[in-house]
Amino acid sequence: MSASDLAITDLNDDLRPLVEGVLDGEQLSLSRLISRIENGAPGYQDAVKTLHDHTTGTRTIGITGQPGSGKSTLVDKLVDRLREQDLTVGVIAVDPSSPYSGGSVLGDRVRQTSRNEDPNVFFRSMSARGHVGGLAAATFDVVHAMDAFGKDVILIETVGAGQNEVEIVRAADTVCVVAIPGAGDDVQANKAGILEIADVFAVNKADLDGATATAQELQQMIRIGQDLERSDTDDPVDDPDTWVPRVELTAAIKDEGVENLVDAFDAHYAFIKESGELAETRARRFEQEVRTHMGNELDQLADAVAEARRDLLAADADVDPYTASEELVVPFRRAVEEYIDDG
Ligand SMILES: Nc1nc2c(ncn2[C@@H]2O[C@H](COP(=O)(O)OP(=O)(O)OP(=O)(O)O)[C@@H](O)[C@H]2O)c(=O)[nH]1
Ligand SMILES: [Mg+2]
Repeated sequence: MSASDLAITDLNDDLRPLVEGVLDGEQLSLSRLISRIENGAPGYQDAVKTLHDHTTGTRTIGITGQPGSGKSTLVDKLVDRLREQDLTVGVIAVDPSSPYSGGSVLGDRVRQTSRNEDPNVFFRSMSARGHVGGLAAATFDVVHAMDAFGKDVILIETVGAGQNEVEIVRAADTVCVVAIPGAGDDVQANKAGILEIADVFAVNKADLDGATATAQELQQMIRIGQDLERSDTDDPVDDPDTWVPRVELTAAIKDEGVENLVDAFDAHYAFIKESGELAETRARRFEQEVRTHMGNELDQLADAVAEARRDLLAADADVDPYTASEELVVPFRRAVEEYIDDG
């Protein structure tokens, strides 16, 4: 498939200057373009298309964990460490409970203000509201925008509740689950889910009692999980193809342990690059995005078809709902069959 022929000069008067600004490294343009993406402004998809040629596949790190575990505090300290390495950083805080967007959440406004002096850090919070194409799609459009802007690393913070958020965080290259001391029971409760998505655990609030015990519990669960997976192989222990999730103790509020966490992220990233898993993750994310966009477009087509055949949608129509649906789908089916035959 060929790349989009769309040029930046083809964009509408609202979006063209924003895309140009983003490519020139103007933060305000980035901020405004993200608002257009969030609000589903006319033509925003075209804007995202034109960014594609300017993206490099920026590294993404997902930070998730229960409410109040210290994710935002940790992200703040992670940004400091990454800045020390001279990396430019984008932060997306996905806040499903908030009706506000664009950094209007109190904590984020404070954070943004305190970072104003550093043009190499860009914070953005996104609420779950709106998003014509869905929250996950909007989040990845924002990742593309930050990538094209030139960010080296993008941190994505989510509370990790709900399908939407799991979908978002799973699509990151590295997933960090933030646990807290005494969270053993909670962790046990959704052990499978957490073990499955975490590449690195941060046991945060390690200044509180019980952090070491929680870390040990997690280590044990990881070992058990790996043993189960390996039970059918001969020489399981040193399997170089398997990443063993790392567990790091952090006290974000005291800025302790954050370096080790960055080190764990780097080790994971190096591992997945080497093993080919990174390419797989990226392919999966790409497919997920394409399917989401396809689904949205098909929904619109379905609306149009249904609208044209209102007669089939009435409760007093002669047909049952299955039959009505089958009739409405006929044009799609025909088109898909032709498409596949041509392919
Ligand atoms: N004792 C202690 N408290 C911490 C630590 N890190 C964060 N906190 C506190 O925990 C509370 C929640 O911190 P946040 O960073 O907002 O947590 P969060 O996970 O982002 O919260 P949500 O986004 O609401 O889910 C705040 O009062 C922090 O000061 C830590 O290392 N030790
Ligand atoms: Mg937070």
